[in-house]
Amino acid sequence: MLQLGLIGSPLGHSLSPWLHSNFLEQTELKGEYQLMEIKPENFPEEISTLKDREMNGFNVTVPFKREIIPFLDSIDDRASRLGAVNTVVVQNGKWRGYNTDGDGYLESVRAVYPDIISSAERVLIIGSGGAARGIAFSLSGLSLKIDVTNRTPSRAEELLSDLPEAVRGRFLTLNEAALALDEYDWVIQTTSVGMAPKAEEIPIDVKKVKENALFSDIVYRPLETRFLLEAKRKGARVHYGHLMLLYQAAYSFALWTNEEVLPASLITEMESK
Ligand code: SKM
Repeated sequence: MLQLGLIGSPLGHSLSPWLHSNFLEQTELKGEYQLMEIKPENFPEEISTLKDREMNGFNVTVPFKREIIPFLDSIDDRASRLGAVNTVVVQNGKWRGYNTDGDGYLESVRAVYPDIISSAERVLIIGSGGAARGIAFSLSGLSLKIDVTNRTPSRAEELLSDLPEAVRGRFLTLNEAALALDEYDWVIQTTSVGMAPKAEEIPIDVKKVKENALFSDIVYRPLETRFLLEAKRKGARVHYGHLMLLYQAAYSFALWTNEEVLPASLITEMESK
């Protein structure tokens, strides 16, 4: 019986238990995926307790993706460069950390808009936090240029300088980015702006959109953020945040079980969750 789960705080909204129970069903593996909410002030003690439990693996979400790192026995290269872990694999009692968020995002775009992966030349990432970094690193194998806009320039500059030179673009203020928005083939919103209960907020004015551009938001509550709604009104194609969650979960599941699942089969049902 596989023991899987998620640590973070708060966790009430998480769709991970639903996703992983579907993956368990698809692969006919026996197991359970539990929500393990931890108060930030109790983190070190709760992690020691978790070490004593016989887990096979678990996901890590906010606010612990960085905090978990000192408690690992080893860490995958990409996760280490990123400084964030969302998946821990437990083998012989040893914890190894990975990050499946960026690859999950990329794979979810490939599943719905495969042409964007091969044709996009200019990408704008809004935000410079952990999700932005994960996505940017996963995109850095493609042949495109990544620009970054963020309220705080220093974090965006740091992200840009961590990217391979071949894909490294430039920093833009939010105003500059809004004015240049129609120069981008692919715009990726990675901040929490627009998330319920502040769904009326938008990180950047969407006045201009390039023909055939893809606008993507990693916020999934609401599914259609104001950012995506306005982009759609201006003619953009849109990619919704729940798809990243779905595909990162499939990658985590593969790390724990060596089994490939079919995430696409859950897209429609997930939209009504
Ligand atoms: O990275 C993921 C994590 O694996 C699960 C999750 C959730 O269930 O809300 C969100 C993301 O942080």
